[in-house]
Amino acid sequence: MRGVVSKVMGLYYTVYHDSTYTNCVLRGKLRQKFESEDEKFSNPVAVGDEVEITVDDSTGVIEEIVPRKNYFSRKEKGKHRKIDIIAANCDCVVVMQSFALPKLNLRFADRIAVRCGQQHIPLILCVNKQDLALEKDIEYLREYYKNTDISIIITSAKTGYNVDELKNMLYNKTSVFIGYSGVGKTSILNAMYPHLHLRVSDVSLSTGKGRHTTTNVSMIIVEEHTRIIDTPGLREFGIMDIEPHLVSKYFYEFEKYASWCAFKPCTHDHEPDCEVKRLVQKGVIHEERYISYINILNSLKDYYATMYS
Ligand SMILES: Nc1nc2c(ncn2[C@@H]2O[C@H](COP(=O)(O)OP(=O)(O)OP(=O)(O)O)[C@@H](O)[C@H]2O)c(=O)[nH]1
Ligand SMILES: [Mg+2]
Ligand SMILES: [Zn+2]
Repeated sequence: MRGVVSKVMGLYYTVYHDSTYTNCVLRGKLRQKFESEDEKFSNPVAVGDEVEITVDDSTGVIEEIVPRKNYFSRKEKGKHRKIDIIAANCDCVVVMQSFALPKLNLRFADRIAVRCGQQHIPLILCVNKQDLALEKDIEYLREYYKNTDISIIITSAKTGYNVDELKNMLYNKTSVFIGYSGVGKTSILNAMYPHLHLRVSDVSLSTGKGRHTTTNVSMIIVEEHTRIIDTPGLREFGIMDIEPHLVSKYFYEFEKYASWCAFKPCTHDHEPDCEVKRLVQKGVIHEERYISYINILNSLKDYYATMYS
């Protein structure tokens, strides 16, 4: 039978198939394959994976993992760190932030955008807690992302602002929600689909941080073809498996103008006669977005230098 993995708990996998959920384990030979040293992924099966299972009484066995159309992953620093697949087969990534508690961090969103670019997954930036936003915060957000390919939606789970719009954007798709703890990922899911009654909790007033209320990645089948993957708040998001000279490809508006740079390829850093730097000066590209790019570029350069020295 064909199903989709909706949850992973240690060695156990919940698989959704034929309108029901079955607890499964992984066939030994699949597990062995993934325990080898040169395996590049840390986890053999991820939420969103399509699998072939056999069911005997009430427990199932995953016999086969269907080749993924894509996967959303992270890779932190460390020579022996493997790639963690957060979710497989996604139609869309929703990176969620909030205007306050915790405050906006667009550099984090930029890293997610690089990953989505590399995996060809469309990205939506959802900025929640509009009820706490100042007019200038909204302006800044719009300015920062002008001329990019990132869709932005501003919401409030509290007042319901743009909740239906977001719901429409996600209809008939598998979307993965990513963001810091406390931005309101689960609250917005509850606002879109009130019948879910998912658990949320207050952001700590002393630190402004969330409490990591959601503790596991899990897929919620909202309707047969509308599926949401809720994830626990991420503190960091590594893209250490992307080579430094490739990063600008995933800054859409940089790539668009790169053919006017004197050097090809150009990393828009030290090279003279660089169109991207000219556009930053003219205000076509936001200076902070450029700094965010340089920040990513330098962190990858440093990392690759220590890896191969
Ligand atoms: N003012 C305001 N508060 C909100 C809004 N959305 C969520 N909150 C509050 O923010 C807090 C955290 O919400 P959660 O939905 O648990 O956040 P989360 O992103 O799922 O957090 P983790 O599961 O820890 O990753 C709760 O106290 C919510 O009531 C909003 O639009 N406006
Ligand atoms: Mg949550
Ligand atoms: Zn350039």
